Amino acid sequence: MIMSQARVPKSVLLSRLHARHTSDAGVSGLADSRPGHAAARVVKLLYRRMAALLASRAMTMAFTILACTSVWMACVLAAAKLAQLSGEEASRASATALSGDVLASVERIAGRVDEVFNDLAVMGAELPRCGEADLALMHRSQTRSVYIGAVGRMSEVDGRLLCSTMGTAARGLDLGMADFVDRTGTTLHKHVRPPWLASTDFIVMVRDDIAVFVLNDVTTSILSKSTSIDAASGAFSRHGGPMVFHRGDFDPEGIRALLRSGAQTSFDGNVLVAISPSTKSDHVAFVAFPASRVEAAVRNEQRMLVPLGVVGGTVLATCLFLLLQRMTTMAAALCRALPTERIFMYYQPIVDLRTLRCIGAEALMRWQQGDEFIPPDRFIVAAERAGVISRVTRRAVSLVAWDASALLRRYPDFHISINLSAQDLRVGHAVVLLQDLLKATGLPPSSFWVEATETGMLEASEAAKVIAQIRGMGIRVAVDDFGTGYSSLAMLDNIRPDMLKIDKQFVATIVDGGAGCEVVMAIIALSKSLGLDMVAEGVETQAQADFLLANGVRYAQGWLFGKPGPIEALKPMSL
Ligand code: G
Ligand code: G
Ligand code: MN
Repeated sequence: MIMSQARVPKSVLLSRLHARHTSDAGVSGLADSRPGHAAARVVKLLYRRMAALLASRAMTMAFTILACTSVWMACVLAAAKLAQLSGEEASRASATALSGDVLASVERIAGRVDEVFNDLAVMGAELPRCGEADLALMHRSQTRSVYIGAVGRMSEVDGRLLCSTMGTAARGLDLGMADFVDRTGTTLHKHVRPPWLASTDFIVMVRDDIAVFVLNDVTTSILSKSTSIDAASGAFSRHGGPMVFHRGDFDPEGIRALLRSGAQTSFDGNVLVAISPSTKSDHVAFVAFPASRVEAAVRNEQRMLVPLGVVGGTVLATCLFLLLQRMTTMAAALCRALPTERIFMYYQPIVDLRTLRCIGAEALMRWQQGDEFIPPDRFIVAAERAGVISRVTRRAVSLVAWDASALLRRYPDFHISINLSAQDLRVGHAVVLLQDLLKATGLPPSSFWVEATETGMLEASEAAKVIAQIRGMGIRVAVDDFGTGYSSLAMLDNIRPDMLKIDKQFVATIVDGGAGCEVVMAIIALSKSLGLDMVAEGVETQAQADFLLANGVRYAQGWLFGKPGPIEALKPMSL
């Protein structure tokens, strides 16, 4: 056993680490002494301060709350906006439909009036005017519609009523000035109120000498039936003139302006207007809703959509909260722990199987929170996801410099293996970090090895360049966990590493020197043909060690030789 498996008592460990970290000049400290622009240093410092701030629990919590609340609010507001739009749209549709109904009623009445004109013009042409037969014809024609209150003939001499279905009392009735003359020459008299019919209000249409009295009240009651109490409605001629029929309050100019604009509906925030121009006649019908009616429709939609928005927003905000928790909690806690003694390095011996001497050690980061050790598999992945892995690597290199400088100076043939992550290779800051390490410690490049996983090398074309630079410095590079990823030959050809680390899961298949270890054999064969050194990981038994040595694997690491432990437990170059 090369390394003692006993852990150093925690109090000793912590005081040792504390002494080291309170004066943390490490590699990062020395990196700052490199010649460089002061401005760049300030930016770097600010960046680090910001990152630390963002990593603080309060900031993370504040950001999480802000993000989740924003998402929730956005959903609710979107639902409210949607309700507004769809309530308005529903009101427009209902006003348009109602104005269509009004138009249909108006055209029906206009059609009947036309029939009366035709009856009298055609059938009455041969009859003596205002004779018995003529009057009988008028009476018959009047029954064409309940909206028609009377039919009569006008005197061509004084423009007064000559005779009508209203009897002799109506003779000589003055219709007053015409309100409008349409394109067919039909004149329109609004509000004719014969004095002997107290409350009856007629709209009278006169064509040639025929007068048709339309009951205004009956027609407006039709408008009331098709629309509702708070809506205004009516009809007018496209070519000007007054409203023929109408009820309620409205702005005739606004309605005509809408007709001119070519749009079917308008809503100015106060009144919603829909018009239906006839395709058969001059008539245009309209319906105007007050804002209160639109608001009621919006409220109706809101009752349905806002709760949906609240539910959707709550679900989304909860998902976001959980996601942010997952993303930030571990990484944020790690960032807080990084500059403290809670983060430290353990070292696992690497032996030369031929001499059984401890020729190096792999530096493995440890994170201790209270009595709990958080496994690096978890926090390294979390740091990679949160984009803070470069800080972890910087810290790891800094700790190695502190821990191992003296040891490495004493044993020039000894080395420390440093793990790099995929992102370190992608960003390329690892090169600067390692240059700093050599400068700061004054150690030769042979004192350090670098381990990087195959996936990291595959992911970026940048990786090949970074690895070439590291090897160019004279630092040896090992492919970690080889065989667990793609085991890509193209990658090996591209990267040209110095050695492969055979993953412990394959080493575990070496039982009693051989059975079931085809992958190990394949990796060994591949390494030999490429001229690569090999480090077997997870060697637990003598049989595995014997097998590996017999098959030309030079280096090994595993519980058989020593578990990861503090630097003091290493016994370099000893048997
Ligand atoms: O021996 P241990 O359980 O600590 O290793 C778990 C994994 O964590 C290993 O695959 C190792 O590569 C990784 N790991 C340990 N320390 C570091 C480190 O400092 N940097 C990186 N990138 N990975 C590390
Ligand atoms: O970075 P890498 O994947 O090489 O890290 C090696 C991992 O294997 C570490 O988590 C280390 O604790 C673990 N380990 C080291 N030696 C042994 C061993 O002999 N057996 C087992 N099961 N695990 C080991
Ligand atoms: Mn490793």
